[in-house]
Amino acid sequence: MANNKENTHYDETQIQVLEGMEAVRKRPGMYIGSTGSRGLHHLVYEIVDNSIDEAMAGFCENIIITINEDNSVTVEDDGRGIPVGIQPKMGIPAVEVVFTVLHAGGKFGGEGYKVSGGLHGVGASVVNALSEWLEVEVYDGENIYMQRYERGKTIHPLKIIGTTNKRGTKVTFKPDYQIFEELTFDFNVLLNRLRELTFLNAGIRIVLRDKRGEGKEKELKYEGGIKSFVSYINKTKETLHPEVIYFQSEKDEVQVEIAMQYNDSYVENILSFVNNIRTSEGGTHETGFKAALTKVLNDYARKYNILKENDKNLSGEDVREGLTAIISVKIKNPQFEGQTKTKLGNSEVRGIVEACMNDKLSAFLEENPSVARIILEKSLTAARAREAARKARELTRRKSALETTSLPGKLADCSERNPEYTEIYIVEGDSAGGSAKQGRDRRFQAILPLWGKMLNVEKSRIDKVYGNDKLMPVITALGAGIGDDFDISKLRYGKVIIMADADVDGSHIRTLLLTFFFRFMKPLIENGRVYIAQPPLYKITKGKDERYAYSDKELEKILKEMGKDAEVQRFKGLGEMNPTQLWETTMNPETRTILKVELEDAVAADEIFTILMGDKVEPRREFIQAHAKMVSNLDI
Ligand code: TSJ
Repeated sequence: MANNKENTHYDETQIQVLEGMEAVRKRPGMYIGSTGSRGLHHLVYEIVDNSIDEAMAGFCENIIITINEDNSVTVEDDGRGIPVGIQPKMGIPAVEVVFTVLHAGGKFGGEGYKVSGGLHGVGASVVNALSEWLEVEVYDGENIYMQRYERGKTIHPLKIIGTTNKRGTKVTFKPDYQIFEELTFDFNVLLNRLRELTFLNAGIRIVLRDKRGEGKEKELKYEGGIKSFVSYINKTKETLHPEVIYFQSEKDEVQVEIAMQYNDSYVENILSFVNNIRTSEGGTHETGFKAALTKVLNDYARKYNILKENDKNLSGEDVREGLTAIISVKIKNPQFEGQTKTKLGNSEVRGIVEACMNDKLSAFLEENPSVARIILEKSLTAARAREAARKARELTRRKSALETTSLPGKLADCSERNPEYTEIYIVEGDSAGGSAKQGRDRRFQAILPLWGKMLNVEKSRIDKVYGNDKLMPVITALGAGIGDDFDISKLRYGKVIIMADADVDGSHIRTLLLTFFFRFMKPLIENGRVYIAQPPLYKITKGKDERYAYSDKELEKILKEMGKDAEVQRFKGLGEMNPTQLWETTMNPETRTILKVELEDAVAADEIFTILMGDKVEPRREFIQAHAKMVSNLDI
């Protein structure tokens, strides 16, 4: 009797549950990537993904996310509610399984969902394990069920705490301070991802509320789905045709959606998704899209004699210049490959996307000849410009082959050759360049002073870049090429550090260089090679004691520590520092701070660069007013 079989089973399962949750707490990084800001926000996405799954299955329309005053987060939906019945294998309510058993999400009872989002699919139990506490409420149209957990452990059996006529699920969790270095949620970071999810799932409504401070709220709903997504990206650009082109198809349980529109820029902006997850490394869906686009446009151009008999075919790059497109596929068993596991591998998807585009884009062009003309004209102009660029490139190659050294004359190179150890400072201004050259450690630090007129690359094709006297030295010094020819393995330095004054002009040069890297050397940013030097704003002296302050706040603090009779010197520019000071404060790897430029959100980055460097005045003014603080902090 003492060894009741049911009980033994239950105990063993309990031990497994506890071990599972403990494993998550021991190695949180393995489950959510990091315990910094990124991992913190990831917790919210893991929970929201469950509501999105419910929406994709057609049972939920509204999702409300609230950042509470204590930095806990509540996610509530109006779906069917997580099932509360006893799960036979575990002998506990299904909802408890969801929160306490690793890898349980959506899989209990029956088939689960046809397609499911979530980057790792680790789900609710991981969030629970990493939360100081978590409470779930389930509304089944009759009762309100509730359960609480602390650091992954169930505090009490599922209980009924009231009655209701609603249906849905509400989860509130507080990230554990024992796990996370960063505990403050960023409204805009959440908003950007939630906006993306709203675009990708036409018809759902997502509300983001912030109860901290003065409080704010944003409601997201886009009837147009990914069509609205394309309009959103293009809203700061001049479009070439009024309507967003949209196709959808379904074959062999693969759902395909494509939205596209050309603008007058030279930038290609294709974003692809699989089950709501961004595939930044592309994959079979993107390959299928690109192949079909090139083929259909060439076929059309031949058929209507837009391309003459002796003309070369349009290249893929030609037909994608100025194109904004979203490719969203939903499939049952996505295979993610690539360095960052963001490349779709399923080979069957290529043909399905290609067929969808072949059929529907060619039909669209036949039915909309004026739009077809506009697109082909853009592609033809691009082809001619690319031919000019090729000639310019050959010219520079030939030139450099003739010269004894192809490196720019003003570059003060380092002696170390292995890029693993080297860094290059790109410095605006000759006097700062001089100080940097004297102050550096020449073994591993190279200095490239910039001069000449800077090109606004946002408004330039690649051929203009090749002719620019300010950018050419940067390209040759880095040694990895630009555009589609960019090859990061050829990069001559491990770190590329932009060093400019902490004023408006410095900010301008930083923005221009970042735009250049973003548009023409994107892998440089994606691989985390670009940094921004942080020179101090003040030097505080008292007797022999010397300190530096990098912000007004820090200045205040230092003055408090040193007494009010300390002497404050304000640096107006890098040039005011002597070589030793510059080394100590800004360049010595042991003591300096440098900011790594990260590309968290490609849509937001595109928006920022288009707005700040583009032609439209009104959005720029609005943006700068709305983000005045960020613009001054980030210099963007
Ligand atoms: F898992 C979770 F806790 F993270 C979570 C799940 C959090 C939130 C805010 C919502 C949800 C959730 C789960 N919303 N809706 C559902 N639906 C189900 O779990 C469900 C309901 C009914 C059936 C069924 O077959 O009848 C199946 C499922 C998967």
